[in-house]
Amino acid sequence: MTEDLFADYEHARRPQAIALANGAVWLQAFADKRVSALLEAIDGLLTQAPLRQMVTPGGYTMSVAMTNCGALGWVTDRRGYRYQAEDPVSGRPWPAMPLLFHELATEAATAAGYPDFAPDACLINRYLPGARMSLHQDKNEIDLYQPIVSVSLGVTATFLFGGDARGDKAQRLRLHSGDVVVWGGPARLRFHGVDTLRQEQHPLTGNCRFNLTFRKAR
Ligand SMILES: O=C(O)CCC(=O)C(=O)O
Ligand SMILES: [Mn+2]
Repeated sequence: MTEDLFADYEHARRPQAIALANGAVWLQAFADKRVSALLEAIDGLLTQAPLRQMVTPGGYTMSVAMTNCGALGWVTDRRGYRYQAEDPVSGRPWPAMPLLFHELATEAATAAGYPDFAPDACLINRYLPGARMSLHQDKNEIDLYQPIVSVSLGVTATFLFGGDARGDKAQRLRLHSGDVVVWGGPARLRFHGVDTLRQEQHPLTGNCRFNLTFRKAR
């Protein structure tokens, strides 16, 4: 009985904003009430634009499976990293960005000090146990003041938030389902990545973590 009460207490997380750097904020529990609706919307999007493991220009197959929604989608292949309006797998436009996604992204950006954020791209990342994303900068977008808004869903992951140089020491953040991280302005080119996902279970996603990354690409 005591254990059950404690479990419920743990699930009722309190939203909290933690500054990571000038221009970057970790909005803990910001999306908690929307997690199931977001996951349901993802299910629908994946039937239109299935997940795929893309290849980097260097020929490395990414461990994270990806797809997109919105006017533009981020892709990589042997020709390079870029945004494009069509899904290269189907040749069709990416599915539209659901209103729920757009609202969450703009609300989180506003809370982080970016009230003019108007995302035109949402990259959907799926991590299974063992998947990781090495330290990188997001720099394929035109306006490098507008923020990246990153939403975590499902299994908890260790996010690495580094400095402006690859070798700078990174903060290690345990991102829970419903957490949002926003970085823009002076923090926009911070190196960041995700440590290897552990074998864990989440009640709504099993052993999997989803991440939605909203960008203003053009
Ligand atoms: O999965 C994450 O938390 C980060 C994803 C990311 O950095 C990206 O998609 O560029
Ligand atoms: Mn990134």
